[in-house]
Amino acid sequence: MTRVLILGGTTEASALAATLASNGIAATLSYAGRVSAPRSQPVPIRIGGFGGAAGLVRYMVESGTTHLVDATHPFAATISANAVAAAEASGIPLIALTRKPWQPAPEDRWHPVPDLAAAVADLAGPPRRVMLALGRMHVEAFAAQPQHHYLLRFVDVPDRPPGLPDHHLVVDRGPFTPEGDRDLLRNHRIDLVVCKNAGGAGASAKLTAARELGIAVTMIDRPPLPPRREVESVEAVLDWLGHSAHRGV
Ligand code: 3Y8
Ligand code: NAP
Repeated sequence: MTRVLILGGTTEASALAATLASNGIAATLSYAGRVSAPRSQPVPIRIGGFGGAAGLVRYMVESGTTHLVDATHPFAATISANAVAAAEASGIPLIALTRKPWQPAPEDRWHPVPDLAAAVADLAGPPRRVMLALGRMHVEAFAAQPQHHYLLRFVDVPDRPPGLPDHHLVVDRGPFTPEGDRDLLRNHRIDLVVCKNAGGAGASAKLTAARELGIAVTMIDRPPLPPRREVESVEAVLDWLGHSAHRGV
């Protein structure tokens, strides 16, 4: 009996959950509990950390999990490393459902940086109007460059105001649209967008809008992840499940 644990929090994870549910394959979708009301799902969900790789092993053994799918965000490096370790320790097969990094089009004005610290350092200089499309978890780092006006976009209303002296906060959850992001960038007279190279469709609207408006983008490269089997489509995960399930793994 196939029983899938999906490590979720992305558009792809939700698409996989919907497909497994419609195929009658038992699955549970797991959220870290980063936001107040994660999206409802057509499969049972669980919310909260497992307690490291060992906790993940314990959860999978106790729940009778037969397959682990890491469909977390490319920047969720800790859980992805834990998934590789837990799969090795338990012998439960693992596949990652991920998305290719975005590549700039010829007309894009992207400036790639290796990590968040480099994105902060890159903002040294005269005041600008900057959209930080990074969510809530990394905003405080930009207090090192207080001279700018920051447009912030969070999923939830924060329990205390962000520590940036000059900011405007928008509370909204994606997926976003190019029209909506174009209006947002134009109405706030943004001249720089800072974002992670998340890939996928759920966060790309701001890049389309920036391209149309000729706005520069600081693109933060992904953190390194341990080697694991990776696919980029729900169909490929189904094949993998079908194949393994066929062998009774
Ligand atoms: C809790 C679960 C779905 C999944 C939807 C995707 C798309 C919309 C775009 C911008 C960029 C950002 C952020 C973003 C997007 C999808 C996807 C995606 C980026 C939810 C969700 C959870 C989270 C966590 C949240 C982080 C934050 C990151 C906001 C659900 C809505 C910036 C990533 O307030 C916080 O603490 C938010 C934290 C981790 C990154 C950060 O460092 O702050 N996602 N986002 C997951 C959990 O608890 O396990 O409610 O649906 C999911 C989605 N957010 O099923 O439709 O596939 O990625 N999420 C980034 O890409 O840089 C927003 O504003 O343009
Ligand atoms: P992270 O830094 O890789 O993980 C930190 C810890 O959070 C993990 O060690 C684990 O705790 C717990 N955790 C993370 N994802 C989990 C999940 N899906 N289910 C159960 N526990 C989880 O992760 P993160 O960057 O904070 O991301 C948290 C969630 O937000 C993930 O679902 C991710 O897909 C989503 N998300 C993140 C980003 C981003 O920019 N990082 C963007 C979009 C969506 P334990 O060690 O206790 O098990």
